[in-house]
Amino acid sequence: MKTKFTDEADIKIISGSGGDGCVSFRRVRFIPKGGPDGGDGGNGGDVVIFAKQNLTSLSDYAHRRSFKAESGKPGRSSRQHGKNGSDLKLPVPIGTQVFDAETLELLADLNAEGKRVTVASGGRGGKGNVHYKSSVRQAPKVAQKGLPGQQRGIRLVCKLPVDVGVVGPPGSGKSTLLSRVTSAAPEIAAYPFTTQTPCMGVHTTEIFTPLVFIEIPAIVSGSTQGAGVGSRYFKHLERAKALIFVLEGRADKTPEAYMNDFNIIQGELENYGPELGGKRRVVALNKADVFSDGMALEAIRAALETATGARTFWISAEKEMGLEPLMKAVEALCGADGDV
Ligand SMILES: Nc1nc2c(ncn2[C@@H]2O[C@H](COP(=O)(O)OP(=O)(O)OP(=O)(O)O)[C@@H](O)[C@H]2O)c(=O)[nH]1
Ligand SMILES: [Mg+2]
Repeated sequence: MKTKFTDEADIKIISGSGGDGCVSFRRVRFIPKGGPDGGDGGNGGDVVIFAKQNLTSLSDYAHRRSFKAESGKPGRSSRQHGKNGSDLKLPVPIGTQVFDAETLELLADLNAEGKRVTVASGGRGGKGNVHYKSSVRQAPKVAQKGLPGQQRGIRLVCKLPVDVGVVGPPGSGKSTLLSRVTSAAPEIAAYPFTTQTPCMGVHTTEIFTPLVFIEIPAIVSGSTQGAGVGSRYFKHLERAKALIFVLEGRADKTPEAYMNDFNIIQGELENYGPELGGKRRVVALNKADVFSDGMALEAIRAALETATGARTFWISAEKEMGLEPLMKAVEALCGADGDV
């Protein structure tokens, strides 16, 4: 079964309680008043959240919402220390931000493999009565209680560490492109909003380290106001080095109509924030295979490139035409210098 894509989760976490200290007295034959020998309780386990490679979703936290670390065991006679509770270690995808659910304070940005944050410390174990002996109190009947664990609401927000965002209006061929240039096998269909949640794939090249692509659901006018699927997945573009605007080619479309498509996408990204509005991008005019007139194609491409300032390519994702120059431009945008 396909697990649901989850990029935000509110969970409750509870660290382990400390074990109680023990009240006990040495019982040895012929020594009637053996002193106190109650051991300390073990410490409760911490709750730790850590970034783990190869996780791409917070789906582990979509259904189960409460997570508790182990409590410390009580101390025992003969000064035996109770066992410490184990820490609870919760794995999340690299790129997950950890917030206090109430104050929304950012507790940690787990943006690299192995980064971790302790979100609740375990309660300390109580001291056994062996610690309470004094000159005036030879037989203390008291021991310390273990401290309770901390309970806390945590909000996890995962911004996937992607390299390339694939954006565009409904049905322009984003999923088809993804299926041809990456390992992804997204659903492809002729109806709008086929892609309802982000879809990721890895593009491998000979010279570059692999690039992670993400297709987010189609952008329409008003996405940032909730139209279509809305803009809740735009955050995954924040870490992208480059965007591909995929626009649909149609024989009856004027250059202005392509520009209009471009402006809608650009406007929504800008509404979301300047960071997305200013991302490096290339434009892929898709479905070149439906045209018979090569001259018209070049005129449209040149007009778009001049108007947008972004390198523009005709491709046919379906027929796998023109993908190489497009990918070369994308790879270059993802390179260190960004020159194309
Ligand atoms: N002729 C032609 N059709 C294409 C091409 N690329 C995609 N299509 C068709 O266009 C339709 C939409 O393709 P998708 O890849 O699902 O488009 P999308 O942009 O991911 O769509 P949403 O996820 O709904 O926004 C499908 O019927 C595809 O077969 C192409 O290069 N040429
Ligand atoms: Mg799609």
